[in-house]
Amino acid sequence: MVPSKLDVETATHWVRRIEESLPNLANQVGCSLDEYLMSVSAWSGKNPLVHEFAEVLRSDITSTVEAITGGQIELLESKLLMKGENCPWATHAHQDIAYRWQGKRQQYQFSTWLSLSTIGPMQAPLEFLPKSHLEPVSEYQDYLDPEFVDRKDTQEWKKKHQSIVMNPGDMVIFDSRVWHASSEWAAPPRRYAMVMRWIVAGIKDTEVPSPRGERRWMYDFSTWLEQSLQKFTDEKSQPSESSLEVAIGLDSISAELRSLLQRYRINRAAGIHHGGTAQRGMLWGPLAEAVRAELRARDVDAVALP
Ligand SMILES: O=C(O)CCC(=O)C(=O)O
Ligand SMILES: [Fe+2]
Repeated sequence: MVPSKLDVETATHWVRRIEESLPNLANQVGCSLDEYLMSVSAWSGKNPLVHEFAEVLRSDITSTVEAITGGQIELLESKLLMKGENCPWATHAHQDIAYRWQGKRQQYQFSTWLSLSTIGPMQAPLEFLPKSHLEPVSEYQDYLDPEFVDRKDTQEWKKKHQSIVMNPGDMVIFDSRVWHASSEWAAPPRRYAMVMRWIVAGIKDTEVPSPRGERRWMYDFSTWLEQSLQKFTDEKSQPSESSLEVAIGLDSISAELRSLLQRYRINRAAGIHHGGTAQRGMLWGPLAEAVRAELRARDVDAVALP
């Protein structure tokens, strides 16, 4: 933990700028602010404001991060995370490195996670499992897999984890191998954090197990969704229409699924326009569940993925 990496006024000012930009972001994808906040809860460096903050932080913190990691560093990517009344869900326990198996996305060795707001026990503090960076790297934690078991729910986690409460401007730096999670957001203020991924020069890639299951739910989600929706829309759709649009227009799907598909559409548009994305509980989990329920209701076998 590096306290007060940013002064409280600057952190608070950034939160204000983020919140002021939200109506504009909703406008860009053509939905209301409420609809937008039900569909998007994180933004990549493709977002101009996130890019601007990341550049300021890069010059502010590079020397600190180099002193801690003991090497020359390079910024790989940045993301702004929000948890609040529309996205209160906890983050499942995982090691970041596990999502970077050979031939997949580039590995990074450290993350800095800088809080822009006050994070007490009710604002979804980060949780770490001490010494867990010394364990062998696990297969990636696929929270969309119906069989997924969250290590956060184990007795071991409950006994051993450390919760990190933070003031605006405090920064945590953590190894990509350490197991971490966060608890559920339960009360204002909204939680905003800037996370930046750092490559340290001269460190060899870590051996990461390739996924074993036939389905990589998190990675093949949009393909699976598309194939599943085609099952609902088969006879009715014209070849030129996307199955998402057709499915949203169907009377036969549940109101719940329609609303999730509308949120998915907003989320994808936000991704294209300004790097918007969503965290686990907000969209992917409930959408996967609603599609599975619809498939079951129609007595259609779940689609086999390649
Ligand atoms: O903010 C969170 O809840 C989790 C963040 C995280 O997993 C990460 O930054 O690697
Ligand atoms: Fe993580």
